[in-house]
Amino acid sequence: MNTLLCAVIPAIVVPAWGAFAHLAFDVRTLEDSPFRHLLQSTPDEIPRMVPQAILSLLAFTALYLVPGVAALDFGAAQWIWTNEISGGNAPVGTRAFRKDFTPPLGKTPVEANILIAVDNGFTLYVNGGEIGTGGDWRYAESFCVALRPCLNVFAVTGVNTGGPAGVLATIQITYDDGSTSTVVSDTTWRASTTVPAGYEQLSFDANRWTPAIAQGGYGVSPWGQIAIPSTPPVLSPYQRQLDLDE
Ligand SMILES: [Ca+2]
Repeated sequence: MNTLLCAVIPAIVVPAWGAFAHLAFDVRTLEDSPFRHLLQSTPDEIPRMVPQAILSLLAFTALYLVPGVAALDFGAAQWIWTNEISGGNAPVGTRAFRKDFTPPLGKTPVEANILIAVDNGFTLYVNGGEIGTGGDWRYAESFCVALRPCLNVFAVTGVNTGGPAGVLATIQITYDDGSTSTVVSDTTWRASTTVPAGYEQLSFDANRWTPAIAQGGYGVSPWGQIAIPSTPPVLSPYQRQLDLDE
């Protein structure tokens, strides 16, 4: 019996504490969380707040124990490239891709979680700052970036070393009211067969570029399934500098 308890109790307590700790350190994004009230309550209020907090803890623990509930995925993303694809292959070389994102009226972007994989490699920029790189399309990279309140520019320099080429991306935008929307790689992105200097900057006008070509959705041959990182998104050096400047 004691052995059973030793196995069961940690199995319940550890993820529950993980969910609580996550909430405790993220309460500014959970304005109505009972944990926020519990954390801010006076000692005489705690007995009254604890049952409500326990119920929320159980609910959030259940959420975190269901695989994939909160994770980003490539489900709606398309493999895109320039219009140079022929017979499933693209020329060897470097190409540029851009997505200019303007939020819906009344919405203010705060941050983006980005999931990206590129055949064969990439450099990712947001609003002109280099966010990160990748060199193996079989393994996605993920990044967390603060956004501007209005126009935001996502730019990808893609490198093909031979054969097929493609950019696959999912970008989850979080707004200041806590709501989210998702941007994916598709034919609304612009593509260029050259990589003009400064193309990743907000001031650059990519409207004359041609729309990217979609080669199929996530899972399509020859790429199939992509390994998605289980670790939290990488905070880029560019982002760290932004944080230091604030
Ligand atoms: Ca390739």
